[in-house]
Amino acid sequence: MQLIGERINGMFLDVKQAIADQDKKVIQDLAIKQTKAGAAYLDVNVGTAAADQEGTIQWLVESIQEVCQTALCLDSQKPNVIAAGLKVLNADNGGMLNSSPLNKKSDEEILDKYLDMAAQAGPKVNVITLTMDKNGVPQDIDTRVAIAAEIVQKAMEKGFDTQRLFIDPIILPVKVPNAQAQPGNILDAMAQIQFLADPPPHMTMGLSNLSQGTNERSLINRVFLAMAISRGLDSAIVEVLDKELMDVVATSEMLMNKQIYSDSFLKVF
Ligand code: THG
Repeated sequence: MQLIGERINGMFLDVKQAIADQDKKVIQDLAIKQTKAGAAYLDVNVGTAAADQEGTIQWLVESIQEVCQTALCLDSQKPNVIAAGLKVLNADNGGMLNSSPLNKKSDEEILDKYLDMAAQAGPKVNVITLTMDKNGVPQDIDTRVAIAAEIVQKAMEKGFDTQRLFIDPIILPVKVPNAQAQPGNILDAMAQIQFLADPPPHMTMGLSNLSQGTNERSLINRVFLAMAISRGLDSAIVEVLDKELMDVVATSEMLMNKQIYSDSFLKVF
């Protein structure tokens, strides 16, 4: 399971404040803590507050790289912000470009841009692609799978290794009215997406979206995480500092025969 630590995101007040104050220490502490907790990647998202998104992502990337060599997951829907982050990213540590839909009304070629930037950055830079297109986020199983198939096909046509693709079926808050069927739909879509390539494409998701606005955030996140791992989820953007959530990852991997059972499997993980 390749975990992406979610905390360096301007959506969190401490990060937003650190960006406003240019206070590196807060960002660097989060980088080190998440790495120690088991993050293979650190998500880097400037949020909406910073006026200069390109300069801010560069400041975040450079601040983090001063204290650790963890791979970074550049998180922006804007190709120019990703490109700015890539300019300062140490791609030898690995990386992820997060994220592009299949296409957009305002930018039909957006996925090509992300795949081209990753290809140019080197073999260790992967891409998260959303099962979303110019019509928005699908609410049914079949459209999600169809978009995922088009994503895989596009990668193959461009000669972009499908093992460098992380397909994200987009989990949204379960609390939103009429959205309660979606977690189940996403599980069913994932069960099919696994068969779009051999070996299967990687799958990831921004797990914490699911529980936004609820009173049982960690519980909702960890139950769904276990379910999703059973359908082939092999990466997730999560709160790696949540110990109970990390125990669910370890236990799910052990039960799926991805980690060997021992009496100390939690400790080993
Ligand atoms: N897919 C991909 N990337 C993503 C997402 C996704 N990146 C961003 C997001 N979704 C994943 N990261 C988060 C980070 C924080 C929260 C949710 C998802 C979150 N934050 C608190 C909140 O809104 O309640 C912030 C408040 C606070 O605690 O300070 O829930 O889906 N590819």
